[in-house]
Amino acid sequence: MASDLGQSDEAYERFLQAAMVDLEDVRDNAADGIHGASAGGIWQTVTFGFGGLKLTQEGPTATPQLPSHWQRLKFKIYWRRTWHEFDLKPEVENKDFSMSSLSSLSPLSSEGTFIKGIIFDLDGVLTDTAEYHYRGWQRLADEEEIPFDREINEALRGVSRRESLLRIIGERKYTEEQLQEMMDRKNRYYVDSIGEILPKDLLPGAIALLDELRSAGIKIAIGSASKNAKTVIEHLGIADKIDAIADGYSVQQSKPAPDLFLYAAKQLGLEPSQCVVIEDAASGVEAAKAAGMRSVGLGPSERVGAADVVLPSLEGVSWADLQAHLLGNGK
Ligand code: B16
Ligand code: MG
Repeated sequence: MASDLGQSDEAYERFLQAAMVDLEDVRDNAADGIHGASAGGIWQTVTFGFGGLKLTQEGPTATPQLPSHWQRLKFKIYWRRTWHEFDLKPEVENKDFSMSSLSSLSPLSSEGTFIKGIIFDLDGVLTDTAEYHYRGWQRLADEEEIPFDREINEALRGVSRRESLLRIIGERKYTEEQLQEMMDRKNRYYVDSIGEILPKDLLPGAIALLDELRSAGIKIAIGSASKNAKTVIEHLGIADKIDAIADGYSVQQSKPAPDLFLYAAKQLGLEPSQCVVIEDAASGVEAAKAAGMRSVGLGPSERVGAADVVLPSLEGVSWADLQAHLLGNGK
Protein backbone atom coordinates (compact mmCIF):
# COMPACT_ATOMS: atom_id res chain seq x y z
CA MET A 1 0.00 0.00 0.00
CA ALA A 2 2.86 2.35 0.80
CA SER A 3 4.26 1.61 -2.68
CA ASP A 4 0.91 2.43 -4.29
CA LEU A 5 0.91 5.71 -2.39
CA GLY A 6 4.37 6.53 -3.71
CA GLN A 7 5.93 6.20 -0.24
CA SER A 8 8.88 4.11 -1.37
CA ASP A 9 11.03 4.53 1.74
CA GLU A 10 8.24 3.50 4.03
CA ALA A 11 7.41 0.55 1.77
CA TYR A 12 11.00 -0.65 1.83
CA GLU A 13 11.24 -0.31 5.61
CA ARG A 14 8.10 -2.42 6.09
CA PHE A 15 9.36 -4.97 3.60
CA LEU A 16 12.64 -5.34 5.48
CA GLN A 17 10.87 -5.66 8.82
CA ALA A 18 8.85 -8.56 7.44
CA ALA A 19 11.77 -10.22 5.66
CA MET A 20 14.05 -10.06 8.70
CA VAL A 21 11.60 -11.99 10.89
CA ASP A 22 13.10 -15.19 9.52
CA LEU A 23 16.30 -14.02 7.83
CA GLU A 24 17.64 -12.42 11.01
CA ASP A 25 15.45 -14.31 13.44
CA VAL A 26 14.37 -11.03 15.04
CA ARG A 27 11.63 -12.72 17.02
CA ASP A 28 13.98 -15.41 18.25
CA ASN A 29 11.65 -18.19 17.17
CA ALA A 30 12.96 -19.23 13.73
CA ALA A 31 14.14 -22.49 15.31
CA ASP A 32 10.45 -23.51 15.49
CA GLY A 33 10.13 -23.17 11.71
CA ILE A 34 9.79 -20.34 9.23
CA HIS A 35 6.71 -18.11 9.06
CA GLY A 36 5.31 -19.60 5.86
CA ALA A 37 2.32 -17.30 5.41
CA SER A 38 4.51 -14.32 6.09
CA ALA A 39 6.98 -15.50 3.40
CA GLY A 40 4.07 -15.57 0.94
CA GLY A 41 3.15 -12.06 2.03
CA ILE A 42 6.70 -10.90 1.43
CA TRP A 43 6.56 -12.30 -2.12
CA GLN A 44 3.38 -10.28 -2.66
CA THR A 45 5.04 -7.18 -1.21
CA VAL A 46 7.76 -7.51 -3.80
CA THR A 47 5.63 -8.38 -6.84
CA PHE A 48 2.41 -6.43 -6.19
CA GLY A 49 4.08 -3.68 -4.16
CA PHE A 50 7.47 -2.89 -5.72
CA GLY A 51 6.61 -4.54 -9.05
CA GLY A 52 3.16 -2.94 -9.27
CA LEU A 53 1.80 -6.22 -10.58
CA LYS A 54 -1.88 -6.20 -11.55
CA LEU A 55 -3.92 -9.11 -12.84
CA THR A 56 -6.25 -7.69 -15.47
CA GLN A 57 -8.66 -9.22 -17.96
CA GLU A 58 -6.01 -8.71 -20.66
CA GLY A 59 -3.36 -10.44 -18.55
CA PRO A 60 -0.83 -9.42 -15.92
CA THR A 61 0.69 -5.93 -16.10
CA ALA A 62 3.36 -4.26 -13.99
CA THR A 63 4.07 -0.63 -13.11
CA PRO A 64 7.27 -0.87 -11.05
CA GLN A 65 8.09 1.33 -8.08
CA LEU A 66 11.45 -0.20 -7.24
CA PRO A 67 13.33 0.85 -4.08
CA SER A 68 15.87 3.44 -5.23
CA HIS A 69 18.91 1.12 -4.90
CA TRP A 70 17.37 -1.87 -6.67
CA GLN A 71 18.76 -2.45 -10.16
CA ARG A 72 16.34 -5.07 -11.27
CA LEU A 73 13.32 -7.11 -10.24
CA LYS A 74 12.66 -10.35 -12.02
CA PHE A 75 9.85 -12.79 -11.30
CA LYS A 76 7.34 -14.96 -13.04
CA ILE A 77 3.76 -15.91 -12.36
CA TYR A 78 1.51 -18.62 -13.67
CA TRP A 79 -1.78 -17.01 -14.73
CA ARG A 80 -4.52 -18.69 -16.70
CA ARG A 81 -2.38 -21.62 -17.87
CA THR A 82 0.51 -19.47 -19.07
CA TRP A 83 3.77 -18.38 -17.52
CA HIS A 84 4.46 -14.65 -17.59
CA GLU A 85 7.94 -13.41 -16.88
CA PHE A 86 8.65 -9.89 -15.68
CA ASP A 87 12.06 -8.32 -15.84
CA LEU A 88 11.73 -4.82 -14.41
CA LYS A 89 14.42 -2.18 -14.31
CA PRO A 90 14.46 1.24 -12.67
CA GLU A 91 14.89 3.20 -15.90
CA VAL A 92 11.51 2.02 -17.08
CA GLU A 93 9.83 3.28 -13.94
CA ASN A 94 6.30 4.52 -14.44
CA LYS A 95 6.06 2.90 -17.82
CA ASP A 96 3.07 0.65 -17.98
CA PHE A 97 4.07 -2.89 -18.92
CA SER A 98 1.65 -4.98 -20.79
CA MET A 99 1.89 -8.66 -21.66
CA SER A 100 3.01 -7.88 -25.16
CA SER A 101 6.09 -6.00 -24.03
CA LEU A 102 7.23 -8.80 -21.76
CA SER A 103 8.22 -12.33 -22.46
CA SER A 104 5.14 -14.37 -21.95
CA LEU A 105 6.16 -17.96 -21.44
CA SER A 106 4.07 -20.86 -22.41
CA PRO A 107 5.17 -24.05 -20.68
CA LEU A 108 5.22 -26.42 -23.62
CA SER A 109 5.81 -24.19 -26.60
CA SER A 110 9.19 -23.17 -27.91
CA GLU A 111 7.56 -19.98 -29.25
CA GLY A 112 8.52 -17.03 -27.10
CA THR A 113 10.50 -19.09 -24.61
CA PHE A 114 13.37 -17.31 -22.93
CA ILE A 115 15.69 -20.26 -23.56
CA LYS A 116 17.85 -19.68 -26.60
CA GLY A 117 20.89 -21.72 -25.65
CA ILE A 118 21.81 -24.77 -23.58
CA ILE A 119 25.26 -25.14 -22.08
CA PHE A 120 26.09 -28.76 -21.40
CA ASP A 121 28.72 -29.76 -18.92
CA LEU A 122 30.69 -32.63 -20.40
CA ASP A 123 32.06 -35.03 -17.80
CA GLY A 124 29.14 -36.63 -16.01
CA VAL A 125 26.46 -35.09 -18.27
CA LEU A 126 27.13 -36.16 -21.86
CA THR A 127 29.52 -38.98 -21.03
CA ASP A 128 30.73 -40.75 -17.94
CA THR A 129 34.33 -39.62 -17.92
CA ALA A 130 33.71 -38.71 -14.27
CA GLU A 131 34.49 -42.36 -13.57
CA TYR A 132 37.85 -42.09 -15.39
CA HIS A 133 38.74 -38.92 -13.50
CA TYR A 134 38.02 -40.82 -10.29
CA ARG A 135 40.23 -43.75 -11.28
CA GLY A 136 43.07 -41.42 -12.23
CA TRP A 137 42.98 -39.63 -8.90
CA GLN A 138 42.58 -42.89 -6.98
CA ARG A 139 45.69 -44.34 -8.63
CA LEU A 140 47.71 -41.22 -7.94
CA ALA A 141 46.51 -41.04 -4.33
CA ASP A 142 47.38 -44.73 -3.78
CA GLU A 143 50.85 -44.17 -5.18
CA GLU A 144 51.34 -41.19 -2.90
CA GLU A 145 49.72 -43.02 0.04
CA ILE A 146 47.16 -40.29 0.49
CA PRO A 147 43.73 -41.44 1.73
CA PHE A 148 41.17 -41.10 -1.06
CA ASP A 149 37.89 -42.77 -1.97
CA ARG A 150 34.75 -42.32 -4.06
CA GLU A 151 33.15 -40.17 -1.42
CA ILE A 152 36.00 -37.66 -1.43
CA ASN A 153 35.96 -37.81 -5.23
CA GLU A 154 32.28 -36.79 -5.36
CA ALA A 155 33.24 -33.29 -4.25
CA LEU A 156 35.76 -33.05 -7.11
CA ARG A 157 33.19 -33.23 -9.92
CA GLY A 158 33.53 -30.16 -12.09
CA VAL A 159 36.55 -28.96 -10.08
CA SER A 160 39.69 -28.09 -12.07
CA ARG A 161 42.73 -30.37 -12.11
CA ARG A 162 44.87 -28.16 -9.86
CA GLU A 163 42.09 -27.44 -7.37
CA SER A 164 41.25 -31.17 -7.25
CA LEU A 165 44.86 -32.02 -6.40
CA LEU A 166 45.03 -29.30 -3.74
CA ARG A 167 41.91 -30.70 -2.12
CA ILE A 168 43.30 -34.23 -2.21
CA ILE A 169 46.63 -33.36 -0.61
CA GLY A 170 44.99 -31.19 2.06
CA GLU A 171 47.60 -29.93 4.54
CA ARG A 172 50.45 -31.97 3.04
CA LYS A 173 53.30 -29.85 1.71
CA TYR A 174 54.72 -30.22 -1.82
CA THR A 175 56.83 -28.01 -4.04
CA GLU A 176 55.27 -26.51 -7.16
CA GLU A 177 57.36 -28.91 -9.20
CA GLN A 178 55.96 -31.90 -7.32
CA LEU A 179 52.42 -30.59 -7.72
CA GLN A 180 52.98 -30.18 -11.43
CA GLU A 181 54.37 -33.69 -11.72
CA MET A 182 51.38 -35.16 -9.88
CA MET A 183 48.92 -33.25 -12.10
CA ASP A 184 50.74 -34.51 -15.21
CA ARG A 185 50.75 -38.07 -13.88
CA LYS A 186 47.04 -38.06 -13.13
CA ASN A 187 46.38 -36.56 -16.54
CA ARG A 188 48.39 -39.32 -18.21
CA TYR A 189 46.25 -41.93 -16.46
CA TYR A 190 43.13 -40.05 -17.52
CA VAL A 191 44.20 -39.52 -21.14
CA ASP A 192 45.09 -43.22 -21.42
CA SER A 193 41.59 -44.17 -20.35
CA ILE A 194 39.75 -41.74 -22.63
CA GLY A 195 41.66 -42.99 -25.68
CA GLU A 196 39.04 -45.63 -26.26
CA ILE A 197 35.97 -43.42 -25.88
CA LEU A 198 33.50 -43.89 -28.74
CA PRO A 199 30.10 -42.44 -29.69
CA LYS A 200 28.48 -45.35 -27.84
CA ASP A 201 29.88 -43.83 -24.63
CA LEU A 202 27.46 -40.92 -24.80
CA LEU A 203 25.14 -41.21 -21.82
CA PRO A 204 21.52 -42.30 -22.47
CA GLY A 205 19.33 -39.52 -23.87
CA ALA A 206 22.25 -37.23 -24.77
CA ILE A 207 22.30 -37.61 -28.55
CA ALA A 208 18.50 -37.48 -28.89
CA LEU A 209 18.36 -34.24 -26.92
CA LEU A 210 21.26 -32.66 -28.81
CA ASP A 211 19.58 -33.46 -32.14
CA GLU A 212 16.20 -32.22 -30.98
CA LEU A 213 17.65 -28.96 -29.68
CA ARG A 214 19.45 -28.39 -32.96
CA SER A 215 16.33 -28.83 -35.02
CA ALA A 216 14.46 -26.50 -32.65
CA GLY A 217 17.09 -23.82 -33.37
CA ILE A 218 18.47 -23.82 -29.82
CA LYS A 219 22.16 -23.03 -29.65
CA ILE A 220 24.40 -25.58 -27.95
CA ALA A 221 27.64 -25.05 -26.06
CA ILE A 222 29.90 -27.22 -23.96
CA GLY A 223 30.97 -25.72 -20.63
CA SER A 224 33.59 -28.04 -19.22
CA ALA A 225 36.38 -27.38 -16.73
CA SER A 226 38.45 -30.01 -18.52
CA LYS A 227 41.50 -29.29 -20.62
CA ASN A 228 40.75 -32.56 -22.40
CA ALA A 229 37.23 -31.54 -23.40
CA LYS A 230 37.96 -31.13 -27.12
CA THR A 231 39.52 -34.61 -27.35
CA VAL A 232 36.54 -36.16 -25.60
CA ILE A 233 34.11 -34.29 -27.89
CA GLU A 234 35.96 -35.56 -30.96
CA HIS A 235 35.93 -39.13 -29.66
CA LEU A 236 32.21 -38.90 -28.94
CA GLY A 237 31.60 -37.71 -32.51
CA ILE A 238 29.46 -34.73 -31.50
CA ALA A 239 31.68 -31.85 -32.67
CA ASP A 240 29.31 -31.00 -35.53
CA LYS A 241 26.35 -30.70 -33.15
CA ILE A 242 27.98 -28.03 -31.02
CA ASP A 243 28.12 -24.27 -31.65
CA ALA A 244 30.74 -23.32 -29.03
CA ILE A 245 33.18 -24.90 -26.61
CA ALA A 246 34.27 -23.38 -23.31
CA ASP A 247 36.89 -25.60 -21.69
CA GLY A 248 39.76 -25.64 -19.20
CA TYR A 249 41.75 -23.30 -21.46
CA SER A 250 39.03 -20.70 -22.00
CA VAL A 251 39.09 -18.85 -18.67
CA GLN A 252 41.33 -18.35 -15.65
CA GLN A 253 38.79 -19.07 -12.94
CA SER A 254 37.09 -22.42 -13.09
CA LYS A 255 33.75 -23.50 -11.59
CA PRO A 256 32.23 -22.45 -9.18
CA ALA A 257 33.20 -19.06 -10.65
CA PRO A 258 30.74 -17.99 -13.36
CA ASP A 259 33.48 -17.22 -15.93
CA LEU A 260 33.31 -20.45 -17.93
CA PHE A 261 29.56 -20.26 -18.53
CA LEU A 262 29.68 -16.53 -19.22
CA TYR A 263 32.37 -17.24 -21.80
CA ALA A 264 30.18 -19.95 -23.37
CA ALA A 265 27.17 -17.59 -23.54
CA LYS A 266 29.30 -14.94 -25.17
CA GLN A 267 30.54 -17.43 -27.75
CA LEU A 268 26.92 -18.25 -28.52
CA GLY A 269 26.06 -14.55 -28.77
CA LEU A 270 23.47 -14.87 -25.99
CA GLU A 271 22.69 -13.13 -22.72
CA PRO A 272 23.17 -15.25 -19.57
CA SER A 273 19.41 -15.04 -18.91
CA GLN A 274 18.78 -16.78 -22.25
CA CYS A 275 20.96 -19.76 -21.33
CA VAL A 276 20.34 -22.87 -19.28
CA VAL A 277 23.19 -24.95 -17.86
CA ILE A 278 22.98 -28.73 -17.49
CA GLU A 279 25.39 -29.96 -14.81
CA ASP A 280 26.23 -32.98 -12.69
CA ALA A 281 28.38 -31.12 -10.17
CA ALA A 282 27.60 -28.91 -7.19
CA SER A 283 30.37 -26.55 -8.29
CA GLY A 284 28.79 -26.33 -11.77
CA VAL A 285 25.34 -25.52 -10.41
CA GLU A 286 26.90 -22.85 -8.24
CA ALA A 287 28.72 -21.43 -11.27
CA ALA A 288 25.48 -21.34 -13.29
CA LYS A 289 23.74 -19.43 -10.52
CA ALA A 290 26.63 -17.00 -10.23
CA ALA A 291 26.41 -16.45 -13.99
CA GLY A 292 22.68 -15.61 -13.73
CA MET A 293 21.66 -18.73 -15.65
CA ARG A 294 19.06 -21.31 -14.85
CA SER A 295 20.30 -24.79 -14.21
CA VAL A 296 19.32 -28.41 -14.49
CA GLY A 297 21.16 -30.69 -12.08
CA LEU A 298 21.63 -34.33 -13.00
CA GLY A 299 22.05 -36.75 -10.13
CA PRO A 300 21.12 -36.97 -6.46
CA SER A 301 19.73 -33.83 -4.82
CA GLU A 302 22.40 -34.10 -2.11
CA ARG A 303 24.78 -33.16 -4.94
CA VAL A 304 22.80 -30.92 -7.30
CA GLY A 305 19.83 -29.94 -5.12
CA ALA A 306 20.64 -26.25 -5.58
CA ALA A 307 19.71 -26.44 -9.27
CA ASP A 308 16.39 -25.04 -10.50
CA VAL A 309 15.43 -28.49 -11.74
CA VAL A 310 16.85 -31.84 -10.61
CA LEU A 311 16.62 -34.89 -12.88
CA PRO A 312 18.21 -38.33 -12.50
CA SER A 313 19.75 -38.19 -16.01
CA LEU A 314 19.01 -37.07 -19.58
CA GLU A 315 17.44 -40.43 -20.41
CA GLY A 316 14.03 -39.87 -22.00
CA VAL A 317 14.25 -36.10 -21.51
CA SER A 318 12.89 -34.14 -24.48
CA TRP A 319 13.14 -30.44 -25.25
CA ALA A 320 9.47 -30.06 -24.27
CA ASP A 321 10.15 -31.81 -20.93
CA LEU A 322 13.05 -29.50 -20.24
CA GLN A 323 10.98 -26.41 -20.90
CA ALA A 324 8.09 -27.66 -18.83
CA HIS A 325 10.42 -28.36 -15.91
CA LEU A 326 12.24 -25.07 -16.19
CA LEU A 327 9.26 -22.83 -16.75
CA GLY A 328 7.21 -24.63 -14.17
CA ASN A 329 10.18 -24.92 -11.88
CA GLY A 330 9.19 -28.55 -11.39
CA LYS A 331 11.69 -30.61 -9.42
P1 B16 B 1 41.11 -32.08 -16.78
P2 B16 B 1 33.45 -31.06 -16.35
C1 B16 B 1 35.74 -31.54 -15.07
O1 B16 B 1 34.96 -31.62 -16.21
C2 B16 B 1 35.68 -32.84 -14.29
O2 B16 B 1 34.37 -33.02 -13.75
C3 B16 B 1 36.66 -32.80 -13.14
O3 B16 B 1 36.63 -34.05 -12.46
C4 B16 B 1 38.05 -32.55 -13.70
O4 B16 B 1 39.00 -32.45 -12.65
C5 B16 B 1 38.03 -31.23 -14.50
O5 B16 B 1 37.07 -31.32 -15.53
C6 B16 B 1 39.38 -30.94 -15.12
O6 B16 B 1 39.67 -31.91 -16.08
O7 B16 B 1 42.02 -32.63 -15.75
O8 B16 B 1 40.80 -33.02 -17.92
O9 B16 B 1 41.52 -30.72 -17.27
O10 B16 B 1 32.63 -31.87 -15.41
O11 B16 B 1 33.52 -29.59 -16.03
O12 B16 B 1 33.12 -31.35 -17.80
MG1 MG C 1 30.70 -32.59 -14.81
